[in-house]
Amino acid sequence: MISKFIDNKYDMKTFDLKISDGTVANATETFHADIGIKDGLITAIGKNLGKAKKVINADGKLVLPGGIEAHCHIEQESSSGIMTADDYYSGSVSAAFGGNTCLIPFAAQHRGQKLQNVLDVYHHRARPKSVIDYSFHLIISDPTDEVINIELPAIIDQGVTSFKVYMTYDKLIVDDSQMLKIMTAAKKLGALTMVHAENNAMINWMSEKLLNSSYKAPKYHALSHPRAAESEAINRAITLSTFIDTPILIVHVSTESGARIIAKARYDGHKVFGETCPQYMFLNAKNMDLPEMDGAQFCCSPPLRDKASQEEIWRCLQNGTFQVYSSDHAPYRFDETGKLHAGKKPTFTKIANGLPGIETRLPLLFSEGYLKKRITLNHFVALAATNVSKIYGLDHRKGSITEGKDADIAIWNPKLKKVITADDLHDNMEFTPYEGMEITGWPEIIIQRGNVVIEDNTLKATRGDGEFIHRKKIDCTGMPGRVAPELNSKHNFDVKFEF
Ligand code: DUC
Ligand code: ZN
Ligand code: ZN
Repeated sequence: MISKFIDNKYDMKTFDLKISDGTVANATETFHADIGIKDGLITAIGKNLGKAKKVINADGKLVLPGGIEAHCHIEQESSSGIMTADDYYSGSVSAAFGGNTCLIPFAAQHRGQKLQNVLDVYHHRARPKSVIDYSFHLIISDPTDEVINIELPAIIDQGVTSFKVYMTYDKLIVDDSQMLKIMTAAKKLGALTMVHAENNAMINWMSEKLLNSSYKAPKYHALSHPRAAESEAINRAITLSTFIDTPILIVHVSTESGARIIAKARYDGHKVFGETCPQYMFLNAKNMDLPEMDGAQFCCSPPLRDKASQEEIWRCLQNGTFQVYSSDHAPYRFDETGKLHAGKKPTFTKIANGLPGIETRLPLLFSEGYLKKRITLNHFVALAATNVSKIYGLDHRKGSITEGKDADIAIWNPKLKKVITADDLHDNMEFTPYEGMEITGWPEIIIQRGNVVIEDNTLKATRGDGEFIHRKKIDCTGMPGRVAPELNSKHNFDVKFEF
């Protein structure tokens, strides 16, 4: 690899920062090199680069692109009005300690709200507090004509080029006709639709049956969200999106049956992406079988499944069915501000859904995925940053160690062992579902646009150092898709549809 670099080419330059002697890995290559950084950008990669104002010796370390956390809930009110425990300060600090240099949390529209107001609120929350760069995905819960035809185009012009819709939750759910409307707008505007795919009626039906038989404890949450509820909804969402021929990303997939539908659609060339999360690989429903309300700490939707599912989800990550691996950090404390907002002993239907995990996402995958040889180092980088940068329109700035890109870098110590414990994490939570797990390999130095964010286990960045990143429109070149015959004027009596 190194032969592509010219020795001494940079002798006359002084870099702001040089990272010397590390093993650099991108999604497609691993090589030994120094990295020169100037004005926040990677300006040189090679040997004998010359002088720098500051030098970090990365001998024995891995020099990787900073992680991009593409699914997290930060300073966000849920549809029941509960605020997440992390604001943009604690959430971004915790993300940085976990090896990330960029976040894409949600800006959530609740019914009746104007999209611009929603986005302004989230800018206001993030700008003064985030220590790392960020963008937003919108959540659309009220797709009126005004929202879709007038408000949404303006939001996309502001660099927010993805949005999430829910097929469940009474206050968020969109029906099939609303999904078609939203997806049509996404196609026209160059945006990506993310879908929380679970069949609402099946969940309600199961929940009612369980509650009527007095099965109320947290662990029954897992049963109340059947696997088939996920696969039915994934199938429906993909059927709608491929009919329109617009890109879709199914978030937080927990079942093999759902993953297979995604894999089939991708095999067929459709613009379909899949995401899974650490909780479906490292935890299972047995974790919820705890005394009293303790199992509430493990309630998330879709729920934890069983041991066999964990292995299946791992396989789907390994074989590329999932291109995105996100924490789905949804931090609700185990008290009346979060999990137990509906009282001390709520039924499983009233427990706030979500797990914390923004700081543990990458160390878990590094240790149990890369070091245990389930994935390569390059695949780790792809899942940590590169895939997300491409899918979500960030690759003009981020996602790889390449000359000209932002100097967003995480230096990992592949030998450092630590036991995960909530006390050591930097989020605003008092528990972690991964308590007690021993992990090998942790990020030690985090650099954002050439500035040190974390060094010596100490935060060096200050509130507001993070910047909003304007994302590009979504590019699905290479995923041909297919125009449904009924929408193709060659086959439909020359009917023309305007998208
Ligand atoms: N969906 C999410 O994406 N996160 C937390 C809970 C949920 O239902
Ligand atoms: Zn969701
Ligand atoms: Zn989520």
